[in-house]
Amino acid sequence: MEDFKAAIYHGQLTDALSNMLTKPLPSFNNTPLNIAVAGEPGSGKSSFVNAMLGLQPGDPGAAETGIGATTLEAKPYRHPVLPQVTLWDLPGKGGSPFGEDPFAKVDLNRFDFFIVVGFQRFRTTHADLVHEIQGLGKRFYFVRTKADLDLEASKRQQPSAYNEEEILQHIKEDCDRGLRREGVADPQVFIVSTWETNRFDFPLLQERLKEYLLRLKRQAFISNLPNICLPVLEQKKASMKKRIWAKALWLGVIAALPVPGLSFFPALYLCMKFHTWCYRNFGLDDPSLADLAELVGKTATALKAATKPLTTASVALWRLTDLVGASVMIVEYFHWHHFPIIGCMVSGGISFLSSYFVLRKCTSAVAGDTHRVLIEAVKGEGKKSI
Ligand SMILES: Nc1nc2c(ncn2[C@@H]2O[C@H](COP(=O)(O)OP(=O)(O)OP(=O)(O)O)[C@@H](O)[C@H]2O)c(=O)[nH]1
Ligand SMILES: [Mg+2]
Repeated sequence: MEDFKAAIYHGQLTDALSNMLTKPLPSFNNTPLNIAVAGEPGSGKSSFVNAMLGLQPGDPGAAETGIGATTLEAKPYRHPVLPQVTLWDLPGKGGSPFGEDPFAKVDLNRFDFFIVVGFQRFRTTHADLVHEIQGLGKRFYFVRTKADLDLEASKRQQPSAYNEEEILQHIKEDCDRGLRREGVADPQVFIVSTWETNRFDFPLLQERLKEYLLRLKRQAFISNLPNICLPVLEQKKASMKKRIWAKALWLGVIAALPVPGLSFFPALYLCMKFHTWCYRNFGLDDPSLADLAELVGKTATALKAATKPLTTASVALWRLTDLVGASVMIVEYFHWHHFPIIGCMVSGGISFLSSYFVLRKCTSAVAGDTHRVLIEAVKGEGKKSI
């Protein structure tokens, strides 16, 4: 991790990520994995969490279940067998029609993987949730609960035509179709009944989680890397303070020369040059981005789209404050007919302050861009392997 942070600090994004991406799977064994169980209210999320923990409703440590809205905030449950795995029981998406939606308060970004729980047919609530998860670049399994109820209803309706396999297949196809319609290329659908954990796809789901655990942890680890970079980027920004002071002071001195408006173009030029230097220094120049794009199998254009570079026009707008000092000088020259002492002081002071502000803004913008580029670079990394 120290090597990774050092490489980020020195603007070597490709080296930093390449080290992490080539780590062997077992090295992710101790990575914590937070799995969120989400879905519409009453779909059986808490019952599913209990089933995963091997608990019955009402057992000590079991999630609360019931017909009314029972889960009103995200609650963590440590998996009894899978190491470092926490299941999060979330409130139902859509909430109660009478009050606030407690689901809206949950920060989905803090979870590494999702189990979307749905019952009955595939609906817009499922589609919305899937979009939200995909928008975060995260992966999910779709769990269709209460299969026992579907079978029972079918048996009652048409006992002579009852065919369990056909009904389950029909349910699976409905979920599969719904997910593909929402742009999920390879939907992972599991049909379960939380009351009968040895039937349907429940055992397969547990097996799958166990089998892909390390890959899930690797993906969680990799997608968390941009957040690990945040303090490093802050440190890098802080290390530039001296350079910014020196440049701002230099621009202040130029502005204090008794020629109105002399500093405007040199200042604009130096600010934009500093901006380009920052991009290179943070590892966001074109050749570095091309290398990074190649490493993560994306286009440099896609990575570049995550950046928000400052434009010359916006920097020029900030520099318009320099005109205040120039105006005072002009008044002193042509109205008061003397050497512009006050104008020089005002012009130098304002130029120093505005330069300091613009240069600080440059470093913040480029640090923010680096974070966004890293998020884009690791987005979806490892998707195909889960
Ligand atoms: N028949 C059947 N009933 C289930 C199943 N799973 C859950 N239930 C019932 O469905 C109701 C709601 O279950 P919960 O687990 O509380 O649902 P939830 O999604 O956590 O509900 P909220 O937290 O309120 O959003 C309860 O009465 C459960 O007993 C299942 O697989 N089969
Ligand atoms: Mg619940």
